[in-house]
Amino acid sequence: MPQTAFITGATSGIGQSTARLLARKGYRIIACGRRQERLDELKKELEDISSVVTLNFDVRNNAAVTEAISSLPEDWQQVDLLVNNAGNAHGLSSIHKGSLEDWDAMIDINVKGLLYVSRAIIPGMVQRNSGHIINIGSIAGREVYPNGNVYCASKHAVDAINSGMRLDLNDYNIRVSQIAPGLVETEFSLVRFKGDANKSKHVYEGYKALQPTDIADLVVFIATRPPHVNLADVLILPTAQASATNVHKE
Ligand code: NDP
Ligand code: 8X3
Repeated sequence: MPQTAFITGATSGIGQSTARLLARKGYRIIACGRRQERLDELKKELEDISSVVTLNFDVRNNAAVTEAISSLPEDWQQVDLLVNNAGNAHGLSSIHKGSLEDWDAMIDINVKGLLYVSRAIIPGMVQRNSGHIINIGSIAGREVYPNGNVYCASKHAVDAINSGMRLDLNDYNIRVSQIAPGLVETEFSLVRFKGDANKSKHVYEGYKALQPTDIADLVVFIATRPPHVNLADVLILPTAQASATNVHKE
């Protein structure tokens, strides 16, 4: 029986690449997101190589999260690998100018959404005494940079939740791993800058940013270590990046 991977934020960037790579490695995929058209396209693309189920829900809405997960067919209920990836930055403003709506979005999606999904999936892992959770944190969970305030706080929370999960699940043979990437070229900056393509493009100019496949590769590597090995916490940066704010640009 193939392993089943549950991936949030599979409609774009890191999550989409991860779904593709895990499917190629033989995992069955539960691909989640809000953009149904993209979920449909991904399912169509991957169906030749793997089995795919899509779930459309907003991670902010716990009722929608639990309803979607309990709607999974009986033989898809056992999740072996949970990739908690859905998330974004919304805005880049100083603390006295930030939008409350943006702050709510980042806390509700990046922190509470990750918790809602985890709360629905982890009990099954505990019951089976097996499973693996890979949380996508960020360098923003290790450092705070100017105007990053609430996004950085949300990723520091992911870092703490990752450690907390590992402690609490230690008796249940469940691996908990965090990947903390630096700059990855995805739709992340387009979302952060509310669709401003020029601002977004500028973030990735003058150096080679990480690509979504670089993170997906790492997810696959971490997930496929022997059962006694847990890569607990991995910081991955573009070669041109030395810290959250130091990027060597040509
Ligand atoms: P993208 O914007 O390309 O992808 C974000 C994904 O999250 C989309 O699939 C989106 O799906 C999903 N998502 C966002 N909000 C919600 C929501 N409310 N409910 C359900 N799904 C949601 O960005 P990335 O791939 O870069 O981001 C993925 C993760 O990686 C995030 O947690 C981000 O913080 C983290 N990260 C990114 C870095 C980067 O530089 N790009 C660096 C470090 C970490 P949909 O809109 O269809 O719902
Ligand atoms: C995304 C990386 O540096 O833009 O988490 O916050 S950064």
